[in-house]
Amino acid sequence: MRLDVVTIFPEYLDPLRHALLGKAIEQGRLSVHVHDLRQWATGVHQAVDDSPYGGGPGMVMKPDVWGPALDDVAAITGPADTESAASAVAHSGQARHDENSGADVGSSYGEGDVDKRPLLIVPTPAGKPFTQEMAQRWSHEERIAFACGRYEGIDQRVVEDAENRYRVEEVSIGDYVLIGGEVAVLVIAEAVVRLIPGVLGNKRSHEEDSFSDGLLEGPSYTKPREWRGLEVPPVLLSGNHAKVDRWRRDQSLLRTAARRPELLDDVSLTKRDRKALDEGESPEG
Ligand code: 6GU
Repeated sequence: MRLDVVTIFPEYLDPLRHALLGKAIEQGRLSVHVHDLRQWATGVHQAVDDSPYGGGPGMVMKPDVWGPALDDVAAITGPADTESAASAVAHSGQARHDENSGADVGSSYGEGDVDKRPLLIVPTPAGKPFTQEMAQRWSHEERIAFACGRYEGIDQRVVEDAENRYRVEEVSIGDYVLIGGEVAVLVIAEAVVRLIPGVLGNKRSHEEDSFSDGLLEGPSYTKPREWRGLEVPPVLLSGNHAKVDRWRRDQSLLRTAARRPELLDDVSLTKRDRKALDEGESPEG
């Protein structure tokens, strides 16, 4: 998978190269290319934002900077593209003109054609809520680009126009407001990349993730058996796998009922599940 991120704070994306994602890069399963939006800014002040039409506080990011940036990133082709090829395109940004960048960049998809447009994710608190189901779907993408907005967002025409070259998704990572999209990109990229086959060693470890069966995961324990006077639940030491599985299912159900009861509306419950919920004392109350 190839990730392209366009941002005015490239160093904010450095964590994408560390830990789990860094390992995926070393394994050749992932490449990460971060582009400084200012490379596409024009004029002496290299402005990337301006005051909003209609008035109001804050600044809006300029379409005549974002348009050429997203055109150039879309034009980068294939996994054969190297880091230097990517930055060669990036550096050509200033020489390009907005006027000739639209119709010629491959924008028509007839019926029955395979849609080869890369995915463009635009993080915004006004987006659709990001979910594990999206992460699962996006883990099969060959290319994902991210457009990080700051201030009061990006001129909406940029998103509209980008549909000519991308499949565009505006997504939110939760009901709170961040200063910009960069941290949301870190969140989304980590959730997606860990699901790429081979990136996480053990396949079972994401089949059993919270949310993958619609429930929260229950508690986990390791050695020692007794710690500060607290015992590991005895069933986990019993060696009875059926009993352990049933206990874990019950813990998931009880925790979900206590912390995220709305999730249970979309889960099909067996009679045995209902019994566990009726009888159970949740550890969280
Ligand atoms: Cl995706 N972006 C920004 N800027 N703020 C957010 C968000 C995204 N999700 C929640 N708040």
